[in-house]
Amino acid sequence: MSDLEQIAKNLANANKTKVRELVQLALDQGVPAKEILDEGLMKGMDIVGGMMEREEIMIPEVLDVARFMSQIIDEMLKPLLLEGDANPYGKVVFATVQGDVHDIGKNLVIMMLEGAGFQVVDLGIDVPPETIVDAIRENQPNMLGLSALLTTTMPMIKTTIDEVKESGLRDQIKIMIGGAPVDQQFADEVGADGYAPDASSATLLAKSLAD
Ligand code: B1M
Repeated sequence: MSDLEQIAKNLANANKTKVRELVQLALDQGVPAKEILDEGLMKGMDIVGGMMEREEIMIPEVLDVARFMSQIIDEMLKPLLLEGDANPYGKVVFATVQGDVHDIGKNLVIMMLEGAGFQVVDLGIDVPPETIVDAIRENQPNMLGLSALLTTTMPMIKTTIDEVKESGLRDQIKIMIGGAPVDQQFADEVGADGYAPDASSATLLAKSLAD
């Protein structure tokens, strides 16, 4: 088993000390932070997702692993993931849609956007469309980012976009969406300006939308 697979397996088993050791080892060996994230930590969360589905793991345990993963990203990978590009690209209002409490992916995308020079107003999780519209009015961003991790909350992306349209603010902003169940076809269907599958492509997309 490769070192990155070991990270995935140990994360899924909540062997925190081992995960720290393995991430440090990989960094010392020059493995790029993005590879550690994608092939180690994210793969570990996929294993956890499967365990959740089969009810082999309880929600508090999933939450514990999720928090630990955020901590590792923050403490060990963040500086290396950031591009250090300080160009001011503009302001993004960002939220996980109403009914959805998943935020690790959202936080990762925000971290990369901030690193690339965007100013981000993070509205958090489970955010109702009205709150998002109010935040656009108040902050006057040039972009809105919406994240959804559940098939049941994907429709809330459309509801939110519709509410933004009804408020008359749609023309002022570009809208990008993402999250595991979301794809380009869905983005086209709901009238978003773009979709990105992961945090680094989200940054590239945001830059292209900001141009
Ligand atoms: Co949840 N959960 N969860 N969960 N959870 C999933 C999503 C699931 C796939 C697990 C499974 O069953 N296999 C499943 C969804 C099934 C479906 O709808 N198809 C699921 C379920 C069912 C549930 C509950 C319903 C479980 C229950 O209560 N019975 C419940 C729902 C709660 C709710 O939201 N109302 C629930 C709860 C939770 C926890 C609270 C325990 C916890 C979340 C903790 C937290 O986020 N603070 C949790 C977790 C951790 C997961 C898994 C295991 C991991 C998610 C994650 O953080 N991934 C997940 C399984 C999985 O994804 N493998 C699962 C890592 C993260 C970095 O990736 O979020 O995909 P991701 O973000 C990526 C991209 O998607 C993209 O970039 C990110 C970085 O590369 N991206 C964007 C994200 N947003 C973007 C926005 C953009 C662009 C790109 O532009 C705006």
